[in-house]
Amino acid sequence: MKQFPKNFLWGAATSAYQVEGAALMDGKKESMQDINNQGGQFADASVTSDHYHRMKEDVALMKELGMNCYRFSIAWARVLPDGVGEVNQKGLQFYHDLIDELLANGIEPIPTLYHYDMPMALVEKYDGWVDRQSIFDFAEFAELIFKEFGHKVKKWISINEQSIIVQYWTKKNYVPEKYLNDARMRYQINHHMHLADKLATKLCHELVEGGTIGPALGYDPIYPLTSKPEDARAAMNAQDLRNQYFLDMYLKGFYTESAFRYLKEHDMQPLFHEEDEKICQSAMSDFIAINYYSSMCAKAPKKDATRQYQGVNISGVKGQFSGEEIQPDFYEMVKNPNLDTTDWDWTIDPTGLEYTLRDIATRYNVPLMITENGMGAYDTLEEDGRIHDHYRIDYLQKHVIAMKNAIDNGVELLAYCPWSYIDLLSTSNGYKKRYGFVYVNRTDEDEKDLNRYKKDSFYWYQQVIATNGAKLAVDNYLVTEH
Ligand code: BGP
Repeated sequence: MKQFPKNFLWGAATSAYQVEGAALMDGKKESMQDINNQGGQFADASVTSDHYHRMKEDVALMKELGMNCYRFSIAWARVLPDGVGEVNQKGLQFYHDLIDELLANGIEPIPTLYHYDMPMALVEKYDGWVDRQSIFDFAEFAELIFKEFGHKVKKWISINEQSIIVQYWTKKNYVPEKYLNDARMRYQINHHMHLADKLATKLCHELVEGGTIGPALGYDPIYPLTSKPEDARAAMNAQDLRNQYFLDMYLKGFYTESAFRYLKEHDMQPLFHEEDEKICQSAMSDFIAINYYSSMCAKAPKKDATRQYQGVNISGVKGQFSGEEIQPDFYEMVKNPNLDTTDWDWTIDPTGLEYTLRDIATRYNVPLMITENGMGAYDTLEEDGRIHDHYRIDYLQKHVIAMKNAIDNGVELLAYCPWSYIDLLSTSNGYKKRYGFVYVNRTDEDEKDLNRYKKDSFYWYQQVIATNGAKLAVDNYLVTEH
């Protein structure tokens, strides 16, 4: 395999509430995720992987792994505990320390401004993203961050996975009870996030010299289930409402016509304030960051189908899945019968990554980056301190090849940040489902000693980075010597 471009960034990703812990420490107040504990069936966000206290040890391991970039998120409620107003200096200091430590170790920081974690103070004040004021309060937060860190950080991610928030809005967002069955509110919240993204993008361009910014979009490419024309059309409809709708707003400043028309006909379209069109056109993303895990299929829905949103597998037993999205008269999502899945029913489709990158690059001609990609799995810590995660190596290896194919076909790909650098709290599955290159010794029920162990995938990725993607094979020594 030939090498990747010379300046290619090899990294890994995390997010604040999933890895930091210290949820109510040093002035931080609650965020939406601190209270989103899935009814207590998994660990809560109070300790998670204790990165807040082990930051230096974690960065040292990143350096050993060879990472030259790191995607993480800044917790809004750590720096502005009430969402606006008084700044928590200790919170800012934590991110200064982290960024300085990364830079000192030759690792480019790529922070995300928003990863599902709005301060609860704003939920209590005005129901969070439901209210238009959230747009301007987010801009206040973004301005503070750009002024504080803009001289050290040049690549920024604005908002994580708006498309996934629309699908799983009670898991990725705190929804006041009165809106739980309000289908329009999903798209209204998303509209407010788009406006917030626009204001942050503009501020980044104004305040950060040489700064670039883009959103991280949760993205499943959609294939027609069969070659029947009505299934192909359903796949196009799904592509428009689930993917294009977001990309068009980020890169062109308007919503995809077919998707918006569908929402309007079903009384779900976001309502525009008179200044919104202007804000939508006021700034465009410099790149798109893609969070890619799997692909989906769509078919024409039955005539009497009723609306349903995407379900989730909580048990980790294949097949215990609570159903796919249905949009009546538009599409019905289905799993691809040709693909294997993880234990949590996520289809595994490396070719889908090449398809996604080539498709977006051709349509929009912008640089791309991968800010999440990985395999959630049960891992076992052996008595000798080893973790033999060959399934993860296999998954990642195939996705790296897919990226290279996309690059060879003309895609400008800047970075690869698999999910996740270290084991962390999965929003929907706790610590049972692990993604990291680094194992954290804890379970949902027992915090244990939180010690770090390098998995076999750590050594594999180390070799990939050292050879700039030229050596992807799983050498025997990886699973025996270390
Ligand atoms: C993305 C999120 C991440 C992470 C990942 C894995 O949607 O941006 O925060 O959670 O998916 O998902 P899960 O933890 O549900 O397996």
